[in-house]
Formats: sequence, structure tokens, C-alpha cells
Amino acid sequence: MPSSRAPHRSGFAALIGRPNVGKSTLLNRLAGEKIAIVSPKPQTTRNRILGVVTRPEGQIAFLDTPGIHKGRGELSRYMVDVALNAAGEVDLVLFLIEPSPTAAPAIDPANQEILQKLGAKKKPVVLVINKIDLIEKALLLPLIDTYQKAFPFLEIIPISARTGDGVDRLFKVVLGHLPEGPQLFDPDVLTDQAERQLVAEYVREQILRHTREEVPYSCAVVVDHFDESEREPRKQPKPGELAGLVRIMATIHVERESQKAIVIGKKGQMLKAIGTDARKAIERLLGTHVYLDLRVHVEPRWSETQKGLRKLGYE
Ligand SMILES: Nc1nc2c(ncn2[C@@H]2O[C@H](COP(=O)(O)OP(=O)(O)OP(=O)(O)O)[C@@H](O)[C@H]2O)c(=O)[nH]1
Ligand SMILES: [Mg+2]
Repeated sequence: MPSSRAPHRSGFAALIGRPNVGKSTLLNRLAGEKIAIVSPKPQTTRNRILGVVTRPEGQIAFLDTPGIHKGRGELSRYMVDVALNAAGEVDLVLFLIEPSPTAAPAIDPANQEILQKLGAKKKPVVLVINKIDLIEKALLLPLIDTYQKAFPFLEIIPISARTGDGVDRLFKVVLGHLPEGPQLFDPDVLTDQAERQLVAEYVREQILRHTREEVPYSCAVVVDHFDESEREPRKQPKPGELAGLVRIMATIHVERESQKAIVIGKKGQMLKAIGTDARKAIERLLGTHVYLDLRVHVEPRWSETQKGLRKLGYE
């Protein structure tokens, strides 16, 4: 490597913020692949999700996290713990906010509280103002000014995770604050999630899309069987083509009979729609044909106890 080249840098950066500000959308944009599910509903992400971005000048391991919120129940406590623990483990925190298109550029109490918690972690923090595609440019400067006065941010970077505006610059700025060092992950590694986990998340994404009110918060998806015996591993399908077959059985756990009835729908229509949309997305993910068998099971109050969470894979 010529000596004039900048040194190779690497490290971990956590995406932290309130629910729905676009953390997972940003992770997917950075990684160039859909490794985290996204929805217009808050509290979509429930676990820490690794997304490794490898470039010639360096490698950043991003950790997407659940939105920090005040919610009742064990699941909310678990999610907030996951996020704050991730913030404590990384080299640098990316604190994401979304600007209000109308309100004065004040820091809302929820973000003030998160900033206090981040301050206690004593980690360098970059403020990322996301969704700038939604606001007038003129509103940005007063917002930056307000936040700058409230916290010693390393940098403040406006982006749109949806359009990609500013995301490349964000990567470069973050990398510049990471230590010199070798690659931490094999360059082929994109995430640490197993295909089974991704499949369960893709099914949950369709439940979030198709249902409303409490069902999204009360559902959990577990893949029970993942049969790859007809996968044809040697056959590399061309992009968009499917080769071989993967048979998947998954259970959608809800907390009440009434929720089960909603997820199944009249004459099974809802479950069919969820299954069809999930299958198509999973086929694109795996590059194989997919046979997807979904069942619905009532696991009373699973989100309210540690035991219930563990039973459904949140630990
Ligand atoms: N207009 C616009 N919408 C965005 C942008 N980034 C994310 N969104 C939308 O905001 C919503 C929430 O996005 P997510 O990526 O799921 O947000 P999150 O912060 O991961 O949410 P939680 O996982 O619930 O904490 C989705 O409808 C996204 O499409 C953006 O830059 N511009
Ligand atoms: Mg998310």
C-alpha cells in the first residue's frame, strides 16, 4: 500500500435514538442490503442488529438498536436495555433524531433524556439529523444550533436515509473518528444474523404491515423448521432467479385469542396475505423457491415476563 494513502481504520458504531427515527433504514442504506426490517410503526426493531460495511479505507461495524422509549412490560424494558448496552460497547454513538416539520427547534424531553443517558456512557456522540427530505432547508440551521448548545457532539450531520443524501459523508466522518486498525470482520460478513432469524423478522415485518393497534406489539415469530435439503447449494442463481427450494415452518405467537383471530382473518385471508408477501421477500433473500407454512399460537402475556421473552427467543 503506498505510504501516501490514509491509514486503514476500523471500529464499532451504535445507531441510537427514539423509535421510528430511521435507524434501521440507515443501517440498510449503509450496508446496501436489507438486514433490518423497517416499518412506519414505532418499536419495530427488538434486537441488536450488526451491519458491517467494508471499504478500502476502513471497516465500520454498525449496531442497529431498538428505539429508546418508555413502555410498560418486560419487552419494552428488554429493548431499551439492548439499546443502552450497545451504546456502552461501541467506539462511537450515532444519535439519530428526526426533525419536526412544523414545531420550533426545541429538544423534546424524550431526546433530552436519551442525551443524558448517552452523556453518562462517556462515549463520543455524532448527531445525525435524519429525514431531511421532509423539511425545509431553512429549518435545519436553527435545529443544529439548538442541539449544538445542548451537548458536545463530535459532529452534526444531516442525512436522508431514505434518499441516501449525506450517508456517504456520514460514513467518512464516522470512520475518521475511529482508531487505526485492521479489519475486524471478514470482508464477506454483512451481518451476524442467521438466515432463520432473518426469515422470522421478514414474517414479522409483514405482520407489522398488515395489522394495526396492539397486534404488532404482541406478536413474535419463531422459525420451527428450516429444511434446506432441496436447496441445490452448488447452483448459483443469477440475480432475480430462484434455484432449489427451502421449506420453512414458522409460528406467529400472539397474546390473546382476539389477536389470533385478527392475524388469521376472515376465512384465513389475513394469514394468507401475510404469508404470500413474506414468502416473496424471503425468496428474494435466499435466492430459492420457498414453501412457507405459518401457524398462529396464543402464548398468553409472553411480552410481560422474562420467562415469556426467553421462550420466544428474546434473551
Ligand atoms: N421521509 C423519510 N422517511 C424515512 C427516512 N428514514 C426512515 N424513514 C421512514 O421512517 C419509518 C421508520 O423507519 P425505521 O428505519 O423502521 O425506524 P427505526 O428508528 O429503526 O424504528 P424502531 O426500530 O421502531 O426504533 C419508516 O416508515 C421509514 O421508511 C428518511 O430519511 N426520510
Ligand atoms: Mg429499527
